[in-house]
Amino acid sequence: GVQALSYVQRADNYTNPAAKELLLTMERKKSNLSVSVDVTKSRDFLAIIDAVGPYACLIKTHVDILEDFDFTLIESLQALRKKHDFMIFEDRKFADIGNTVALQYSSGVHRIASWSQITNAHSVPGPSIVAGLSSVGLPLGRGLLLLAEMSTAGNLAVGHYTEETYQMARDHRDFVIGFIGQRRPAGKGDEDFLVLTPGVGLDVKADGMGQQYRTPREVILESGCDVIIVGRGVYGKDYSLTEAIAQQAERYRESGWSAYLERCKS
Ligand code: S5P
Repeated sequence: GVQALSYVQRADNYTNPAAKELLLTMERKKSNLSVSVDVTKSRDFLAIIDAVGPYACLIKTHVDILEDFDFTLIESLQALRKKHDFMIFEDRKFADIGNTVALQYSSGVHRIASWSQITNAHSVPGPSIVAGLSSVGLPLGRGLLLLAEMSTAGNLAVGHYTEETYQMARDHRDFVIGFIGQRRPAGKGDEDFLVLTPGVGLDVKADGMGQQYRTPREVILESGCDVIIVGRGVYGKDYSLTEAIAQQAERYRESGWSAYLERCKS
């Protein structure tokens, strides 16, 4: 199966440019770490990204959290992308009808499609959400992840919902590059999807608000996922400790990458 292949070998399995670039970036930086930067001030946001940039293949954002957002922040983010060679994933979790999500993706204050190579959507509206988002994203070479599973206790994305989400992706391979999920789907033949997995932590198992954590080894080696998404495990509570934040990022990068190397051997 694809789990035994290297990330660089798998780049050939995709026509979508964002998927190819992500796989090649992972190999080049020896990193399957995506850092999720969920902070409310632009200053902290940029300082954390500058600290973790050398260790991450992908920076995951929630730009609607930022209380002082303006579009110059995107220019600063793009400068950091150039400096550190990472990709950008706005974790927007679109969930509306095709026409509405196309507008949310292209327009508004954030103009997500203009700067985010990868974004994601809930599958709850059905295939029309993919049609709406791809009308904007596909001409720009963007890629979409569908939320097939969630990391939170008691979430409803299980069983039939998850299976139907996989099928929606199979039907739109040009734009849907993979999933947010907790495990690799039982593959049909040699089908290849990227699986990006949140709920990753080395030190704690839960956050008291429903989040559940597994280790990079459980995620990459045992569940066959491709990218670990780590937020608070990397940047903690004091955002001014940029050296400690960089050290944590390297710790997660090393942990995720060694699990991947072990997987390639088995
Ligand atoms: O199922 C999910 C899907 C996502 S995208 N569970 C999640 O936690 N996420 C996101 O991953 C969430 O929105 C947050 O930005 C990040 C996890 O952050 P952490 O601080 O718990 O590592």
